[in-house]
Amino acid sequence: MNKEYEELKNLLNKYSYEYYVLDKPTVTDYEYDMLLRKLIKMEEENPDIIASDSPSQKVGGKILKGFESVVHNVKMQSLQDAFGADEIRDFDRRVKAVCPNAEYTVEPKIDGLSVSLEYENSLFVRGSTRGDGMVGEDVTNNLKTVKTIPLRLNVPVQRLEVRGEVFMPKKSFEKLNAEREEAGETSFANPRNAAAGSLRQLDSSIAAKRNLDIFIFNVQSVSGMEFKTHLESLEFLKKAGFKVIDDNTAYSDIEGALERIKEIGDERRKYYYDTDGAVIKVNSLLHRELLGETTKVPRWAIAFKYPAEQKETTIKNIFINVGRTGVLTPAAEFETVSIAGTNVSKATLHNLDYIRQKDIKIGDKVLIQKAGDIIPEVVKVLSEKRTGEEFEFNMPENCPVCGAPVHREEGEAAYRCTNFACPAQAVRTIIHFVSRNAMDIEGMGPSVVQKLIDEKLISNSADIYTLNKDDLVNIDKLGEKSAQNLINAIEKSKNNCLSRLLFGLGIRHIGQSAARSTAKHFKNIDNIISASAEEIAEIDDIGMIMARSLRSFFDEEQNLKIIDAFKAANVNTEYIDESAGFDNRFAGKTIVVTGTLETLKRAEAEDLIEKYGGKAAKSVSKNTSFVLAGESAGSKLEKAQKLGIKVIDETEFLKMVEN
Ligand code: 0OX
Repeated sequence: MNKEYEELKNLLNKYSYEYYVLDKPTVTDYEYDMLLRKLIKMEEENPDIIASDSPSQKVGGKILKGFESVVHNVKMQSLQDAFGADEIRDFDRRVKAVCPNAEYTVEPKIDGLSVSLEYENSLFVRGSTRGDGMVGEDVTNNLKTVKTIPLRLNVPVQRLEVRGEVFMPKKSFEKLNAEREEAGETSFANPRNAAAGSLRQLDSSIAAKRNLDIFIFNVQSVSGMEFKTHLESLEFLKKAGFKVIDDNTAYSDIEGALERIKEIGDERRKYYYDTDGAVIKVNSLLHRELLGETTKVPRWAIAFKYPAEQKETTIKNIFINVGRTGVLTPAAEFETVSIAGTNVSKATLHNLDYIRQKDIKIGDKVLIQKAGDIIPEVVKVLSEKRTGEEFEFNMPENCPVCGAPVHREEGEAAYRCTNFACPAQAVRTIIHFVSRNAMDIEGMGPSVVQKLIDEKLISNSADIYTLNKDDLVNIDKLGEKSAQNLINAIEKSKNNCLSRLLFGLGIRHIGQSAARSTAKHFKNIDNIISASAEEIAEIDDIGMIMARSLRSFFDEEQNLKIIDAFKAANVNTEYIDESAGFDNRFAGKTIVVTGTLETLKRAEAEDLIEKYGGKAAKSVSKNTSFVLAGESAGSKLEKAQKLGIKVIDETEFLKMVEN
């Protein structure tokens, strides 16, 4: 078993290396997935065999409370910047004065975050951020999820510490921001910030989804080996399994290095990662030693910084975009300028905090550039050019799309439209309303919802109950039969329990389990509407953030009108005790569900626990009766194990609830 496991694990690591580092896959994704599945099955059946370099360790899951400090064994120096060819020639003179026959290497400067990776007996044991160069933070769990960081080296080495730059590819950055905007979260200003934000996640499964990448460019220390040159050490790093920038040219004349710098400058916009410069390094490690370092930077390297193309323009206006989740995002509209090959006239200003930090006013002369060569951004205000006619921007009190009041939650940067029937939000809210875990209206998919809105047949969730068959027949080519089925499904949903309706309203912070607890406690919607936030927060598992969110939702006139419309359409607004027919087998038991279960959703399992008279709790304590754990269960499972609390899997749970 162990040998088979070892071989399978090593094979998968080889395939992953070929795919991610060499960019030359030798098997199909399907073959890889099947083998990975086999490996995971082996690990599930025999958890003791899980190796630290198993590909299953790349998905994250550990949740930390904070990051430990790491004192770097070898100082992580920063680089001196140079802003023109002459400053590079000065550098060359200083170098040649000490080492007349020094040679140089040139590499793109990756705009990411410097990290150190430590290996013991060829296994990745620790990774940390640069911090101030002396002390950084232990981000091992997050770094483990980076596909191009080998968990085991391809060469035997007792101790190795390397340095590299973690970055987020430009495409992944754009995709992430689009998703964040969609989810009503603030977007990242550039790929560097996105990479930094990802490495600072306490939950490593988030970092795992961020598609981070890394280039390794330095051996900080190594046992039992010596290199004469930088290029030789890069060759070793490549052989060991790291991703390195493939360029083995050494320049004895600084003019040759300068040509290469220019070449990188011309091509850099086409790279899939952000580069803000080129790093020139002395190739010979002996020369490096002779040159030494200042207190801050090595004397054997320098970073040439490409001037970002910046243009001056005037902000004509600041306007608001309302996203599909109701977030109001301010954007600047300025006199059109051409930067890095395209005309730009707009730049997002993210949120009000950003506008205030940069002190941006309407009428200001500003410098514009493209972050990551893609996204226009305001670099700074040219405040010396102010005339006194500029004026401050304020977030509107009402949503520019629907006129409803705008609300900013404490501790959040985003302002939101409070009207869930706002046309900007309607599509998404309604899709959520009809979804399986909410009102479960079968046959009403996203495209039907979109068409109904486009045809102005509905503009909020309650309008669904005014639809008749004729409205539906021509929508999305539904036809008679499907239209009738849909009408039946709508009719059926009127009998749902209040908890489904409450969840379906899509109130921020109110998930399925909070909706269920609230409905169970207050029994009908009117009791919820008249409850204070404090009263709502008295319910177990409902915190003040959830309570305030419910309260502010029902404080809106528009939302109350929709509730009235539900009532008028005979939609049930009462709690239905669905535990009739369920015995009390979990009476007195407090059960925590964690991780991803195979067949049940977490909320469904919690539902069953409560129907059988138990309490579904969110956190593990000594009072927990047992934990139902699925795949990727993290800190809750760990805590249960630490406290010696019984842990069961879904199969066992299903046996318990079987009649
Ligand atoms: C980069 C980069 C950063 C090694 C010793 C001083 C600086 N961002 O791409 N740093 C270094 O070198 C270190 N090289 C790079 N390519």
